[in-house]
Amino acid sequence: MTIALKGVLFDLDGVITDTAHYHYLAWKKTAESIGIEFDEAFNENLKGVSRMDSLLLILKKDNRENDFTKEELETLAADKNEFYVSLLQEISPADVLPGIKELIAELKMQNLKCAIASVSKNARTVLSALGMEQDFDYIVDAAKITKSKPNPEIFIEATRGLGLTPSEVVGIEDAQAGIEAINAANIVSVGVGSGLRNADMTVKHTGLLDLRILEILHSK
Ligand code: B16
Ligand code: MG
Repeated sequence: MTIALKGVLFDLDGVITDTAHYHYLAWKKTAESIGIEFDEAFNENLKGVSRMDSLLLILKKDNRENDFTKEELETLAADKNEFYVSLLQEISPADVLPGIKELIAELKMQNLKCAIASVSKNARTVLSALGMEQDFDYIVDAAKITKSKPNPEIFIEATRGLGLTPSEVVGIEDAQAGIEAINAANIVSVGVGSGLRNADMTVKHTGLLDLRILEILHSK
């Protein structure tokens, strides 16, 4: 007997809207303030990784992870966030990625549930700037998530929040760490973008997603 698809778990940054560039600009400013070079290629490693874990990866790149006290680390992370939040003021409903509004409308019409599984503590601010806070049945509180993607914790929590089981949902992600997290939660994974490995299906961009494709993949 096939299990019906009842819900969709969305990553935020890179799936609902493209905030990765703002994260990049903010980390570049913070990294360069302490003499660490930072480029877009390295920024790829930080997608889906929490704020403090991202900072630690940046420091580790230059073997600087033991150069700062806990308080100094907190200050660096807070500085990055302050600049990132100031950049978020640029976001408007026009910045929702192609096809996402249509997909959510289709899911709603068919009574499927939608959740946000983002490790960003700014997720609600971003959704509110996009005019999408009401579009989701459940938004995981990133403050309660103790392990960054690729740990499955956030996708398990999003599924629980919808009142569903892993076999009843699919997860959509643009980051390798996110795909690994979905797979580790025993949820069908959909990758968005290029160069992603191990996703059950990958599409080049969000405009190619629709309910039919998700249902076919889920039923396999
Ligand atoms: P914040 P996602 C992640 O969001 C971003 O991909 C990652 O780059 C960022 O460091 C992380 O959120 C934490 O964000 O500093 O706003 O709490 O991809 O899980 O939606
Ligand atoms: Mg993402």
